[in-house]
Amino acid sequence: MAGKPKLHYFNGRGRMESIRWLLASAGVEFEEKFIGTPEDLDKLKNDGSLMFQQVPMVEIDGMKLVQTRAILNYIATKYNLYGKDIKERALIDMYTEGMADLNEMIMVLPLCPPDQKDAKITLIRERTTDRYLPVFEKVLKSHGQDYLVGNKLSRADIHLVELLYYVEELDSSLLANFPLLKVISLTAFRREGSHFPPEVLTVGLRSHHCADLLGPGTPSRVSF
Ligand SMILES: N[C@@H](CCC(=O)N[C@@H](CS)C(=O)NCC(=O)O)C(=O)O
Repeated sequence: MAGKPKLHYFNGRGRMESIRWLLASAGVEFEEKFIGTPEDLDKLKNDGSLMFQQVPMVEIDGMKLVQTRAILNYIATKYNLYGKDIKERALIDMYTEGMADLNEMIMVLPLCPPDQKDAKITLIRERTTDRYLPVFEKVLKSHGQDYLVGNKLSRADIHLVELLYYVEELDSSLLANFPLLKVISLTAFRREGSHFPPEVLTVGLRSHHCADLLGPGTPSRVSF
């Protein structure tokens, strides 16, 4: 039996977090090798493990995968979270890329120079409420199903829930006009469970009404 996937990244969300979410949702346990010092990163670079000298890197199925999107594509395909045909896959890709655009804006916010931060936050708010969330609310409303594509859990749903957590963290009022997304973002549970450590919160999500967003395996770590 193949060993657990091994995730090489810093001890933070960053570009690895969506990979953690996807694996956790597929019920796959994984190990994390945190890069704690510049020397740790140099070691990986020098031993040839990083194709482009960058992380995330995931050891899985005898490969050392790099490039976040390539890693996500592999996991989504392997665990059947990528639609039933190329049309569903195209939809999933479009939704996912839109989510990735907003996710990226939020992810790099801490790196923003202090004098530009307010303007960036204003832009994120606008993009969230005027460009990105309306798309997903409309999709859910239009077909009345629980999932974005094909009435079945796909990576698009998983990326969406992750994104909604970040939006909520930034400003929960941004979800005010998106009733269907509010349900999916598990706001109420999160409020009740906010004192739990992340692992418990993740387990708790499984018993929630959106439980099948997260599979039966216990992730080694998903941070919120
Ligand atoms: N396109 C790459 C970008 C990866 C990337 O920028 N990684 C950063 C950490 S988040 C890194 O490894 N920086 C170290 C370096 O470039 O030397 C991906 O999505 O994986």
